[in-house]
Formats: sequence, structure tokens, C-alpha cells
Amino acid sequence: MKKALIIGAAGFVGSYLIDHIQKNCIWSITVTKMEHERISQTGVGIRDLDILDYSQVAALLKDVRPDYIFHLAAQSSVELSWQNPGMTVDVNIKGSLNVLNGIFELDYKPRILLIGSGEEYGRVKESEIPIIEDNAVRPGNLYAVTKVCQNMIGSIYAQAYGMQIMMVRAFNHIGPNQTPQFVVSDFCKQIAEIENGSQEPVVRVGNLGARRDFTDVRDIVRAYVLLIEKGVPGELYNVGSGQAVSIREILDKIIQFSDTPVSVEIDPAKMRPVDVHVIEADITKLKKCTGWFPVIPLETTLEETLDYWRRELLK
Ligand code: A2R
Repeated sequence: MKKALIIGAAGFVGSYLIDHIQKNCIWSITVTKMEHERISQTGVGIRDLDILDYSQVAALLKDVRPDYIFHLAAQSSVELSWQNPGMTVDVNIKGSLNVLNGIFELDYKPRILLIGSGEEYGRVKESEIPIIEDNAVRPGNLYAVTKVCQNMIGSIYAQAYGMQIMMVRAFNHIGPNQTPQFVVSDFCKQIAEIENGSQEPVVRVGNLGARRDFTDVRDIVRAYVLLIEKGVPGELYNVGSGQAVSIREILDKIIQFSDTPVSVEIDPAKMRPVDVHVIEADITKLKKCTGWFPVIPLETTLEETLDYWRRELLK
């Protein structure tokens, strides 16, 4: 039986990845979390791990000896990367390097998926849409810089040491259980709060003109599992829907799922210092390699995320 290790499994993506593997793969699963975090799923081995502590990383890898490693642990918020650049650099670059160095020390070569971001492409020109993997990267924020760096290190390690590392640039992923620091979750939470009377009927928004490529997190984790089995070491794959949608369209769709009248107000605090107008993935390479394509409609994800917040606010 193959052994999968998910590093940083207590976050948004981790719980969905655990569910997907449990339902679809005959693998044993070990997951890691930070000491302060909780993982409620059963049937998995749960270990505490701070990826900034190399000795912990090396010991865990030697003990678990995984065949497949999904490296999800990250400081994943663009907003927080402006507020705490040092921590973002530490976790996303030094932490990833610790993981790769620990794997390098093993006496066999597991397959590894490094998760980067569509944000890496940054200031994309209109003529470059949809974006292929070979496009120039012009990151527009510190989070994106750290993910470019992580993926470059992955590529170098794959080339130099023959490690079986696949790199991903994941575009915006959304779904129930995402923290409200991400736009879709933020809007759904606000609408649910307006519905239950705890917020005045005004949705506060940032840049509505930006266009992003949104995919349901359950489609995303399905792509990750396919890539860890079928991806070519040293290669980088976009994972997204291949379809950019404006933040305004997203907001309008969410508002339509509610009977409560709302108005929309720009909140300067929600405008990011540098924003990129349009990000849309070309997913041809991923499709060719794995046969994957997204199946969950955007409307379904938005409605389920709104319902999630309605339930959360009842607690
Ligand atoms: O920051 P926390 O306490 O929420 O913990 C996050 C964890 N993490 C760490 N794990 C081990 N050692 C560290 N030094 C460390 N610092 C942070 O990684 C969190 O539990 C997990 C990442 O989960 P999320 O922030 O919810 O990200 P998500 O949406 O699951 O994305 C997974 C990957 C990341 O590489 C993103 O950059 C990419 O997909 O889009």
C-alpha cells in the first residue's frame, strides 16, 4: 500500500485532500499540523510539525517514509504577506527548503508535489492570457515572490539531484470552510451576517474589477492526486479552471442567492497595495498529462459557501 504524507493538512485545502484520498485511493495517510491546530478527520495518522525546524522535518520523513508527499504548509494569505513579510519568507521559502532537504536525505526517492500559486505570474499582459507555464513571472506581492522562489528551488532540486518533484501553480480555489481573508468567503460571510441581522445591509468590497480564475477546492485536490501519480518530475503545472471571472460577477452571483436587499460599498482597507488586473490559467498541460478538467460549477461552489456561513453563524 502506498503511503501519502500531507504536510500542512490543517488548512483549507488539507481537509479536502484527506477526504479525496480516503474516498478514492487505497493509500495510508499521515498528516501534519502545527501544535496549536486541530484535525478532526479520523483514519489518518496525525503528527505535529513546524517546517521551520529542520530536525523535526528530517525525523518525521525518516519515520513515515512516504511514497507521496503533498507540501501544503504555507503562509497562504497575500494580505498577511504585506503585514508580515519576514514570516512569509521564512515559512514559504525556508520551510519548503527544509522539506526538500529532508527528502533529499532519504535513501529513496518519493514523489513530491510543491504547491505554488497563480499569483506568481503577477503583472500579466493582456496578450499573455490565458497564461501558460512558460510565461514570465512578474510577481506583484510578497506572497507571490515566495512561491516563485519555492518552485524555482523545486525545479533546481529536481534537475540537480534527480528528485521526483512536481510543481503546481494553483489559481484561486474556493469552497466551504475557507477563512474570510479570501474574497469569496469574505463576501459569503458578509451576506450571511446581513441575513441574520448582525451586519447592516452593506457589503464592503475591495477591487471589483480584478478578474481571477476560480476553481472549487474539491476539483483542485483531485488534480493534485492525479499529478502526484502522473506528473513528470521537474515539470510545473497550472491548476485552475481556465476561465477568469471578475470579482464583481462573483459578488453579483452571491447576492442573487440571497433574498435580502444589500448595497455595495468600497472599503479602502480591502484594496491591496498592488493588484493585478487579470489572471487566467491555460490548463492544456495539466489536461494532457492527467485528463483532468474541473467539474463543479462556480454557482454550486458559491451557493455552498454561502450555506456554510449561514450554518456557521448559527453556532
Ligand atoms: O498559519 P496556520 O497556523 O493556519 O497554519 C498553516 C500551516 N503552516 C505551517 N505548517 C507547518 N509549519 C509552519 N511553520 C507553518 N506555517 C503555517 O500551513 C496552515 O494550517 C497550512 C496552510 O493552510 P492554509 O493557509 O489554509 O492554505 P490552503 O488554502 O490550505 O493552501 C494550501 C496551499 C498553500 O501552499 C497555498 O499557498 C497554496 O495551496 O495556494
